[in-house]
Amino acid sequence: MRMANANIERPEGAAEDWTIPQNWGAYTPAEHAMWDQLFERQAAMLPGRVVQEFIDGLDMLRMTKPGIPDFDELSERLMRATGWQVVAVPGLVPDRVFFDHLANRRFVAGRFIRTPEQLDYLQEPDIFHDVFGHVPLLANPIFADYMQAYGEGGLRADGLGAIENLARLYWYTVEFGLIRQGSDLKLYGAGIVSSYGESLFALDDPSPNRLGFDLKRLMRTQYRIDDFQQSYFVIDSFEDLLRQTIETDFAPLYDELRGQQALEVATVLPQDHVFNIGTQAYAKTKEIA
Ligand code: HBI
Ligand code: FE
Repeated sequence: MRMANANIERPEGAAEDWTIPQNWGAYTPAEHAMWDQLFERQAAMLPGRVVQEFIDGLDMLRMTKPGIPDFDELSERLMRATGWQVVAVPGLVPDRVFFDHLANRRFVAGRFIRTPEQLDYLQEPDIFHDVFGHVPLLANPIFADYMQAYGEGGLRADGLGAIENLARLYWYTVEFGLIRQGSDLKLYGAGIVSSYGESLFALDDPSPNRLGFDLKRLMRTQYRIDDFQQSYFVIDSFEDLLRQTIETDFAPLYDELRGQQALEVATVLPQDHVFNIGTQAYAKTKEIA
């Protein structure tokens, strides 16, 4: 995840494609313990809240065993399930590099883990966000295809000057998406499921809007990078998300969007499918503070 990264430089020691060795043997006992602490907290809370495919992915990839996962082992299992791999990078990578990895079914992950002081909030995605949050769903064939399609779409969007629009799709699906299962809403976005606070907030709190997924609408909608989202978008199924992404011709959409103003984070439109209109009480409290 995360935004603006046009001018970052490739660090010494990183390959042409920005990858670095994970160097799994170098993790300290304290770092493994940090992973276990974060894992246990999420594992205790997520059942019943997260989409079943996420739990299935954790099991299938044997991510339930203690300690920071070894990317080679993870990639071997993932490769068998869906043809994906996990590769280490030093941090944020340029958009084109990011998209190119996804288009080739490689997920780039940070290899560092947060410190105890950063338990609940950190700016850059660490290994817990990237691996616990993103990797389980890559074991699902439909979601795996969606991520590849996103990477391919990103490369095209770059050529059309429309990365900002497409990045919003990623944000409101891959990072902060909700999904309908029967009459319930469940979590699937990596930014939510890797966060204790947002896993509760996104589903239970009356503050945020919960609105039906609408591709064009969502690519017009700004997002927050500094706090819980003020609107979440609900997909019907991973099949539907993949189908819409593959079947849509994005170029004319981008043309249309160029003439329109972006929507504020908490906007509700008359044509939105509303699951609930949020009170925005949480965001209002923060404004005063
Ligand atoms: N780099 N390591 C890393 N992880 C990301 O999630 C990421 C990135 N670079 C660009 C990026 N995400 C986004 O800006 C794109 O989705 C647009
Ligand atoms: Fe992310």
